[in-house]
Amino acid sequence: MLPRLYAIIDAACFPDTSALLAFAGELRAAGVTLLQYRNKVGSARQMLSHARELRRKLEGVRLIMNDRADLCLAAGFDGVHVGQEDLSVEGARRVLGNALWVGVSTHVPEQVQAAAATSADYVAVGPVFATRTKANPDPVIGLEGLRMARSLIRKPLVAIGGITRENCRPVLEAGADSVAVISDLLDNPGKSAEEFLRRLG
Ligand code: 3NM
Repeated sequence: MLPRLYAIIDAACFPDTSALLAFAGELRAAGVTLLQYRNKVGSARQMLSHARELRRKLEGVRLIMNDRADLCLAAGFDGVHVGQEDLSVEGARRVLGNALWVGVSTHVPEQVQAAAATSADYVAVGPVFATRTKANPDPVIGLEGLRMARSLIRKPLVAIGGITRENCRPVLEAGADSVAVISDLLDNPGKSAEEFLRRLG
């Protein structure tokens, strides 16, 4: 159900909208089919504007909105990804209904277990490795933490945090169904995404 590569577009990594859209277009051309839009700094208005442009440009790609169920619906996205301090999974589910995806971030075994009992379509766990992309990341869980999460849950599991083309294969072998990536796609996104897809395939 989940593709092995889950690309994340973090708006803070781009100087302007056209750079963000060009990045997304390259990922799509390389074969990426699941993309999250994340924006921790912009206004709701900017987020919706980016999201609508992404939706227009990326027909056929499953688009997930970070944090905001309202903007997911407004932009015609395919789901929302919530963190531990956003709407709960069931709160987001009430907004989105059953047809759209709800994903949730977890960082410790208790959160993984709690997520198992929700209607989440997938559960993300991390940071697997050290990351410089997220402000105030939770403690690194390592491949051990990922294996632990795998043992606790049957839902599709997304690994996140510091995942690169170099280290992605052991992450799958530790039980992840998919790897979520921000920084290792930024330089030369088309080539990088192709390499991820080849290594994960
Ligand atoms: N969430 P990169 S780690 C957005 O642990 C995010 O939940 C994390 O970026 C978590 O691929 C992270 O550049 C940053 O490390 C992922």
